[in-house]
Order: sequence, then structure tokens, then C-alpha cells
Amino acid sequence: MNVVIIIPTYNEKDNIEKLVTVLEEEIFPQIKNHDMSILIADDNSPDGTADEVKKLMKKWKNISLNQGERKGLGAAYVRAMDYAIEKLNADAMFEMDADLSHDPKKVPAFLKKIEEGFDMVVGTRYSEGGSIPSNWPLQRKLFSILGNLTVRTILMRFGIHDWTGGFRVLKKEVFLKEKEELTNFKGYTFQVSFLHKAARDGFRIGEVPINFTDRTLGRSKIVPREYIVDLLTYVITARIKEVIFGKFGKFLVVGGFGFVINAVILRVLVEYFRWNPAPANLVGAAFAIFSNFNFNNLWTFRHEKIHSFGIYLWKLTHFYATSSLGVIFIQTGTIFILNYLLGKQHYFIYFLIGTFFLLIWNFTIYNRFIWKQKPPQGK
Ligand SMILES: Nc1nc2c(ncn2[C@@H]2O[C@H](COP(=O)(O)OP(=O)(O)OP(=O)(O)O)[C@@H](O)[C@H]2O)c(=O)[nH]1
Ligand SMILES: [Mg+2]
Repeated sequence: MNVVIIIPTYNEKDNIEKLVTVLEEEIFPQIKNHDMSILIADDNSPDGTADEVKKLMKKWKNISLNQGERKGLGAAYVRAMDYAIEKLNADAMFEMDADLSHDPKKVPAFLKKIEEGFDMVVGTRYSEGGSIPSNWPLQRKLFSILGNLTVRTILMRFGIHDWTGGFRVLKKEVFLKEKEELTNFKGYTFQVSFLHKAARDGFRIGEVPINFTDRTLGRSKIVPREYIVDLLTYVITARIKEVIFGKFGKFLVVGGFGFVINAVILRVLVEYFRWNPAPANLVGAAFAIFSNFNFNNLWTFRHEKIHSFGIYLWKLTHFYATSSLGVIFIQTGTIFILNYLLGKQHYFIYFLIGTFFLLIWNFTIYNRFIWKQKPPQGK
């Protein structure tokens, strides 16, 4: 594989030579089965980082420099990953800080995980074997640990321990798939959002424990307050979107379609054929149930999709049986009772009220009995 180690830099003149030298002289010679190179993504650092890199490029031929305007860490990574794939033919790319916080000795362990079949491997400080600096004040330690725990909890993904770290390797396919969505995350939120989207899309995520050390030279670029606000905004909105556009959202769309079928048949039978609202609703609902079953099977619950025709018929019957309970007793029952008490003229409002009760009942039943989910598989 062509493996490119991408190192973003902003004013890292004092660090870059040390890091590059260790990689070139100690690490790369150990790696026999991959072509290793380095790409430095510098945002026109005023301290002259780029001049330092140009000197290093004379010494080692496998170093490239990708320069651009400063638009934040995420933007620098997106630009550099594009460059690595197009110009350097990268199959896999590392993300690594320039300030020596990430131990280059761990590079082979990351590559081993890629060879084992993982698509993206993240360095983790928060699981066994990993660590944050012991000299950090308690407040900073707590902040770091609780921050990651918050992200894991809100996103409901507990299998990944370190969301905010920046020592990773990923196959080019992961970047190409997520790239379009990543351009919105120009700052440090890039790390969380990239990992979240990769996990969402089913890429295999591996972990390597790392021991994070503090930078000794140069200044930190992170603006904590801005970062926290961006990070929380991302995880909360991402989670809300997942819920709305996930199963429940699809369920509403399918149900909405069924609702229209039900309503049209009800109106036609009542207005043109002079039926009573209750039996008219039963006919409308019978068609709506058929539509709902098929759309849910093909779309909402497609991961638990039913394959054989025998099972399809069995499940459809089962679905009619469970749905008819709700349709007869809850929806049509509401129409029947209100019709009896208040008269026929507002029958459509009774239908709306009955359908609302039915909706709540149905989602519970569908989830519990019909497309019962397999237990999640541990990663
Ligand atoms: N190209 C580019 N690199 C950046 C930018 N912001 C940060 N970096 C680099 O990204 C890496 C991580 O930044 P740091 O400032 O070390 O962030 P951090 O590690 O979270 O903070 P510290 O623990 O204080 O070092 C370093 O190599 C920075 O030079 C940016 O806007 N553009
Ligand atoms: Mg750092």
C-alpha cells in the first residue's frame, strides 16, 4: 500500500524536523511491506515552517508539502487528503500532530490493524494501555475524560473510546465516501464528525492505545471555548438528525402515506357512497395496512427484511392481526364513539383523533414484535 502520513502544521517550525527525522530514520526502515511517505499540510505559517519543510525535502525524497490559506484544522486535512489521493496515489493516510504528542513508534501498530481489515484505526487515550499525561491538573484530566464520555453517550456509540484524538489512519475509501459531508467541519470538530460518519456508514473502526504527551515546543492552536461549543453543537444535532431521519422518521413517512390512502378511501365511501364512517374507515385502513407493511418491509426496517415468500405471507397475516386490533378498537372505535355522541358531520376530525392514538400504538407494536431487531453485535 501507498501510505501517506499527513501532518498539519501551523507554526510548528521547531517540531517538524524532529518528527520527520524520527519517522524517516527510525520508523520507516521497520516497515517493509508498505511505501511510506510524508505530506505536510501547512497553512502559510508565519514562523516559516514551510522553509523548514523545504530543507527536509532536499534530504528525503518521500516528503511533500501542501500549502494553503488558513481555514482551520479540518479544512487543512480535507485539502491534504485530496492531494494525497490525487498526487501521491495514497491508499491509506495517517492523521498525526506535528508537536510530538503522538508517538511515531505506534505507526506500525496502526498499520497492522489496517492489514487485519479495519478501514479506520483511531489512537485511543481512554482504554486499556492508553493514557493522557499524568502531570495534567485534575481539572484538565476530568475535562478530557468527561468530554469523551459525553460524546460517546450522546452519540450512543460506546464501542469507540476516543472521539477527539487526532492520531489515526484510514483507507482512502473512507475519505472519498465522507468527503462531501466533511467540508462543513473546518475546525477541530472535523475529528469527531469524520469518525461518526465513518461509523454510521458501517466502516470497520479499530483502536490502538496511545500515550498522549504534552507538546514541549510551540503553542497550542486550540481555542477551548469555541471547540466545546462546536463539538456539542455537532453531537447534539447529529443525534437529533439520526433519530428524525432514522427509523422513526421513515416510519412517519410510511405512516403518512398510509394515512393518505386511509383518508381518501374514507372520504370517498362516506361522501359519494353514503357509507357510515366506521365501516368506511375499516375498508380504508385495510388498504393502508397493506401499503404500510410493504413500505416498512422494503425501507424502514430493511435491515431486518423478510426474505422468503412463505415468511412474507405469515408476517403479513401477523401484521394484519396486530394492526387490526389498533384499527378496530382504537381508530375505528374512536370514530364510532364520537360519531354516536356528536353526530356524523365532523367524522373527519374523529378520524384524525383516532389515527393519532393509533400512531402511538403502532410504533410500539412494530418495533417489539414484527421487525424485532437482532441484538447489536459488539465491535
Ligand atoms: N494546517 C493547519 N494545522 C493546524 C491548524 N490548527 C492546528 N493545526 C495543527 O494540528 C495539530 C494539532 O494542533 P494542537 O494545537 O497541537 O492541538 P492540540 O494537540 O489539541 O493542543 P495541545 O495539546 O495544546 O497541543 C498541530 O500539528 C497543529 O500545528 C490549522 O488551522 N491549520
Ligand atoms: Mg498538540
